[in-house]
Order: sequence, then C-alpha cells, then structure tokens
Amino acid sequence: RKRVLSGVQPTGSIHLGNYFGAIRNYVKLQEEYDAFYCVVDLHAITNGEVEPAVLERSTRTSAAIYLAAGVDASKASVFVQSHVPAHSELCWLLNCAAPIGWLEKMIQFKEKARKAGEDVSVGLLDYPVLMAADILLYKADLVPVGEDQRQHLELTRDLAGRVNGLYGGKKWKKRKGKAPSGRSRGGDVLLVPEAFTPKEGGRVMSLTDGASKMSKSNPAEGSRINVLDTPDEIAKKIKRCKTDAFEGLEFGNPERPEANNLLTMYQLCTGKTREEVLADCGSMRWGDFKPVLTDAVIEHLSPIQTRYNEIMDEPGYLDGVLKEGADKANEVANTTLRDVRDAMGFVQF
Ligand code: AQP
Repeated sequence: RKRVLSGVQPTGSIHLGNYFGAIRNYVKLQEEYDAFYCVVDLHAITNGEVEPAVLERSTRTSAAIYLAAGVDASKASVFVQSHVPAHSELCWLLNCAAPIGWLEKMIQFKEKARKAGEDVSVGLLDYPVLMAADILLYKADLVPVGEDQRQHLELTRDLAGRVNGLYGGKKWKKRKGKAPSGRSRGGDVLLVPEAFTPKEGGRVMSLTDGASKMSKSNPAEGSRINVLDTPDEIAKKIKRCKTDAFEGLEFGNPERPEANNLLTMYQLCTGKTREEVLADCGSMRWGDFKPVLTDAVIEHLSPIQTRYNEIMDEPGYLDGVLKEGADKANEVANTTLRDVRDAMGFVQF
C-alpha cells in the first residue's frame, strides 16, 4: 500500500482551515493508504516562547480532534512527533544537506520572521527541514496539506532529490553492493512525495478579512471558527464577520473574497455542490444567509464535539492510541533513518 503522512501543529485551537484543509482529508485517505498522522509538537516551539501547559494541553487536544473527526486508530497511526526521536535526528542530517538560501526564500519564514523581529529563532528558519524529515522518514507517497504548505512540500521534494543525488542510486550500490532497503524507487535513499491539496477547503480565509487565511496565530479570536467552539461562539463570530455591500451572494468574484469564503464554508459544511449552494443561497441577503451558515457549521461540528468529549472522558484511551501509534511510527522511521545514516557513511551500532 502507498503511504500518506501529515500533521498539525499544537500551537492553539484547531480551526476550520486546519480541518477542511487537512484533517478531513486524513479520514478519506486512511481508507486507501497506510496512514501516519502526527501532532507536530517540535514544530510548535519554532515560534519562540510556548507556555508548557498550553503545549501539553494542545498536543492532547489536537490528537483527540483527529480521532473525533473520524481518523480511525485501527487504520491509521496517530502519534506525537516528539515521541519518535528519529524526526530530530533526520532533521540534523538533512540540515547539513540543505542550502540556507533555500530556507531564507520560504514565504512563511519571511512573514513570521518579520513579525518576530530580532527574536526570530533558528528553529523557525529550520521549520521546513524538520517538516521534510517528518515526511521522508515514512517514505510517504502523498502529503495532504493546505495551499499555505505547498511551498514547504516543494522544498521537501527538492531536499529528497538532493540527498538521493549525493548519496543514493549508483553511489550507494558501489559502496554497499546492494540497493537500500524499503520502498524508494531505483535505489534512492529517500522517496520524493507528492502534495495533496483538496479542491475546496485548501485555503479557508479569515472571518475578518477574506484576503488572508484563517490562522491560529491571528490574535483576533473572531477571525476563526475553532472545531471546539460552542454554538454561541460560532453564532457570535459569524454575526460579526466581515461582509460586503453587494446584492446577493456569489462564488469567485475577486472583489468579493468574503462572499466566496463564506459560501465555500457553507458548501463544505453541508456537502452540497456549488450549484445547489447557489440555488439555495445565491439570492439571499447577508442578514438571511448568516443564520443559515451558522446552523450549517454548528450541525457539522456537533457530532465531532460529542465524540471529542467522549474521547477525553475515557481514561487512558488517548494515551493508548498515542503509544500504539508511536510504536508503529518508530519502527518505520528507524528503518529509514538507518538507511540515511548508512548512505552518509556513519558507523552503525
Ligand atoms: N486557512 C487554512 N485553510 C486551509 N488549510 C489550512 N491549514 C492551515 N491553515 C489553513 C492547513 O492545516 C494544516 C496544519 O497547519 P499547521 O498547524 O501545521 O500550521 P499552519 O499552516 O501554520 O496553520 P495555522 O493554523 O495558520 O497556524 P499559524 O497561525 O501558526 O500559521 C496544514 O496542512 C495547513 O496547510
């Protein structure tokens, strides 16, 4: 079976962008792929200071949301990134093959570094290399990500190609007399993955500005709907969200990013087609549409929240899932790490 790997940072509450851009696709992909879904806690500290209690709580909450959203622990390995030390070690090995210029060009680094000023951490620059390690350790064929992460995925592909060029193929064979173990093609050390971004939901926008993406790090709580928001909070956020002065509602008008975003959100929550959404809501005024959207979001999230509460109330269940996931992940990750160490010439122990 082909493999899929993805993760979300436990840096705050998981919102509809994370959910529609990534997590919901985890559920579909686990049916066809050997799936590895991690909570990337090592990434969460790249932004600088993190309150330890918050990191701990968010890590468990994020894993529970994966499960509540439909990730099935009997089909997919759900684990915490830091429970698999190979992520940090492969990151170091890749660091030494990664040109610094590649990292300085990353849009997310440039944006976040501008905000962080002099406090910007080495970890933030290194974020995409750690992400490459996450993916390459599992020889993942496919990586479900929102559009914002596609540039990082491109870097992962470039880095895998570079490591293969430096150490794989003929070079490996000449030294070892055999190809590396595992599932890479043509004697490569690492497998070059593909990105998977959903057609709808790949870029969910902020409620307060339809031109910027919904994001955990936006200080305005009203800019996002969290998967665990109460019906009251959802209603309030949608009531206050940014709209425009046009008549009716439509998709795809560049002058109306909010209309496009909120209609898409409605479409994603109801599972309707664009045509059906337009037939239902195209002629509505904002005042009529907002309560309809509110109901759709609440209805979509309600079963996830119920399941989330059940998971959190079941003593030991989440820890058991994470332990089992980490055992499986460690086994796979250590095989790849051994290959890379071997390819680079480290003495095995
Ligand atoms: N607005 C979004 N629309 C669609 N997909 C999104 N993702 C994030 N925001 C949106 C996808 O969610 C997955 C997990 O993201 P992450 O937690 O690793 O980091 P991020 O992309 O940096 O997400 P945030 O929530 O916006 O965090 P901050 O505020 O720290 O930047 C990824 O697959 C991502 O593409």
